[in-house]
Amino acid sequence: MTLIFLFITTVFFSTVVAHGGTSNYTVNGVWYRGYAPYDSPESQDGQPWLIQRKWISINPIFEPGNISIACNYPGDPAPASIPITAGDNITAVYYDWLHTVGPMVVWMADCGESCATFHATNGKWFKIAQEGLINGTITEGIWFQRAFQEWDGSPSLWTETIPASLKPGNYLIRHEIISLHIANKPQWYPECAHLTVKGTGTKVPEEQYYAKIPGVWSMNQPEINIDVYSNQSRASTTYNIPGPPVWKG
Ligand SMILES: *[C@@H]1O[C@H](CO)[C@@H](O)[C@H](O)[C@H]1NC(C)=O
Ligand SMILES: *[C@@H]1O[C@H](CO)[C@@H](O)[C@H](O)[C@H]1NC(C)=O
Ligand SMILES: *[C@@H]1O[C@H](CO)[C@@H](O)[C@H](O)[C@H]1NC(C)=O
Ligand SMILES: *[C@@H]1O[C@H](CO)[C@@H](O)[C@H](O)[C@H]1NC(C)=O
Ligand SMILES: CC(=O)N[C@H]1CO[C@H](CO)[C@@H](O)[C@@H]1O
Ligand SMILES: [Cu+2]
Repeated sequence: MTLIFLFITTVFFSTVVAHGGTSNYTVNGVWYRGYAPYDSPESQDGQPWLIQRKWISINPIFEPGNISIACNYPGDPAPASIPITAGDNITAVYYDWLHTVGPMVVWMADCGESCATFHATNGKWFKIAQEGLINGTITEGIWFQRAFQEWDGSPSLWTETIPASLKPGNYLIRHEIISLHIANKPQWYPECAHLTVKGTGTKVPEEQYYAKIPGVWSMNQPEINIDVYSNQSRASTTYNIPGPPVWKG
């Protein structure tokens, strides 16, 4: 039964789907299992190991003002959290990521008392990393979204660093891929996990680093509502990612 199920799942994913998201995380070689959108809810909801907010579809979100853009849909909080020391790396693991064009941003938000009761749309979100166009033109150049992929079927790994000076506490971490391969129809792929940050840091970002989600992205932004095949895109070798600057601590 298991083999047949795996076979069907594999065929489904390889023929129908060019979407995705991050489903696991690693910190210092330790794996943390996230929510698997197509596994049974009973095997995951409320489980003591679950560190990622619930998402039930690998399809993108199309509306920058959709409240589900914060932590995907339905975005239910997780019971557990990933322990990490400020200054350490966290790697988001993507299976079968295929899109190649558009920015990628890692955000954090302080949950206060507990991420298990925190509403993501109340978050004061700050960027800890962003990745965009590495070289070449918007149309034909290499984006990080393409460069980070493994084309041999092994998972694609996206590693970034928690700022070393960050004050310890409970945080959401939000990995976001924005795919721009369809002209003027951006796609959002966000997932959130819960972190327990330890360390000796004392800093939090100043006000200019914060954004609301939804709120930070809009179809009025030319970098978001973009035709990456236009003559202007063909001629441009720079792409500025909208929103606040990255906070490095
Ligand atoms: C928001 O996104 C979710 C998930 O894709 C979708 O089910 C829902 O219809 C969207 N809501 C609006 C108002 O567009
Ligand atoms: C562009 O960046 C990619 C990924 O880092 C690299 O493999 C490639 O050699 C670069 N191309 C040029 C022309 O610099
Ligand atoms: C942490 O991640 C950064 C960015 O990817 C990388 O340059 C660095 O080598 C990593 N450090 C460790 C200890 O893995
Ligand atoms: C784009 O550039 C091509 C080649 O120079 C030109 O023929 C075409 O008219 C341009 N399109 C627009 C919309 O400007
Ligand atoms: C090692 C590990 O935790 N792997 C998990 C990665 O994510 C998939 C899909 O969510 C799980 O099925 C794996 O168990
Ligand atoms: Cu897709």
